[in-house]
Amino acid sequence: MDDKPVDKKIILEELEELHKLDYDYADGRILGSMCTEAHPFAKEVYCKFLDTNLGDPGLFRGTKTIEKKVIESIGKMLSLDNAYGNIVTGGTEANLMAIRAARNHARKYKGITDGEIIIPDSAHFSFKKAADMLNLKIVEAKLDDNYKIDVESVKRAISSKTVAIVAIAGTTELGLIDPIEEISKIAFENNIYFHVDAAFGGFSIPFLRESGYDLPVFDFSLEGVCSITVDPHKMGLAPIPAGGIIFRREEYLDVMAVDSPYLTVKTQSTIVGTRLGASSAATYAIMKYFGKEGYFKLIKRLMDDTMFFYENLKKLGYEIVCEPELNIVAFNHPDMDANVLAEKLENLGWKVSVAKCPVAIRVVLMNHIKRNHLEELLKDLKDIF
Ligand code: 0PR
Repeated sequence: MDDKPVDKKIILEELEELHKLDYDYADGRILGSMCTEAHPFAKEVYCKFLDTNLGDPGLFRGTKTIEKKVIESIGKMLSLDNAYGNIVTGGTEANLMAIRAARNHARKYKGITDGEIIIPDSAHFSFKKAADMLNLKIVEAKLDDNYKIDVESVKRAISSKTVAIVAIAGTTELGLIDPIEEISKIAFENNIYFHVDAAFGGFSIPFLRESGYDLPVFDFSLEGVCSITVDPHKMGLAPIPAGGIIFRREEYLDVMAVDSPYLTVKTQSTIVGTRLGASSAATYAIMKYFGKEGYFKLIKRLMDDTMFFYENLKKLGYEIVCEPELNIVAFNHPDMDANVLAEKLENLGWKVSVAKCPVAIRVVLMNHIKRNHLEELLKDLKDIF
């Protein structure tokens, strides 16, 4: 730290210089991100609530009411009338809370002390962090030929130690939706906690289904689903950090509660203590401002662009990993390693991401990628071919 105060102008100049090193979403060159520029209205609201702290909700009763309202609203979007949960920092924290709830529930009601969680090979790495922190063993379920969780493999993986099964609605690498209805049945019949990670798909699948897209049911209308992760800071256009964890029943929060004696509320179930109210307020604002109609318009444009990109890639001769279900396209050059192709694209100024399972270039069509960017990208891909 400097000994003496530094002039604001000098500080801002230094920060702006460094900020210039960051990629800007608006350039349309960031192809592998599930985040995007937040909506200006959400940012405006966010700034108004910067000093609120939901870690001590008795002091911020208005903002706590906003969090309750936003959880209720996300719950309804996911077919649940009485939702419990929190706006947290992102999908990682949401998944960690879900797995912690499942572990504590199984410990309390089934006496399981050395639990296991069943996750698909396609699961986000946040589950590895959760298992590590919660001292749980991961049992990986295989994927079928379509890169979705193999239902038989889940059945085989169940043991007396299983505390949770996880399936994905919008996988990180391919944007695919697991057969959640079938897994829900299995979990329900075996009395096992079932968590759906819809961090990416949660803000798009409901609107696509409602307007007739042929996508599978993934939400609380399935009786086995105990919790869902859904992230406002991905497809919800809320500012970072905003993840969502929704529980079917309050008991899942209760089994995580620890005493917080000197605060305005006497127990706390969240992982984080001092936590942002701004994320809840911004998410509430953008959900109201957009409505179902606004979110549908957004995802419809992205799906149309996804199909435009997919069709044109095929025409150029690129191999597509799978027919897109959501706004992600993964592809390969027929005779070029994906990492070599990625490097060529990087040299042309594209920020690409290479999927692992299977190895492929992966383009996530977020709001900052417009049709003209796709046309430029297709032109570069044509030249490379
Ligand atoms: N669940 C799923 C299905 C996800 O795809 C992700 C993140 C998470 C959970 C974890 O969410 P948080 O990162 O909010 O904790 N998926 C992206 C990924 O790891 C996140 C991302 C976003 C990556 C922007 C890069 C990027 O530029 O690939």
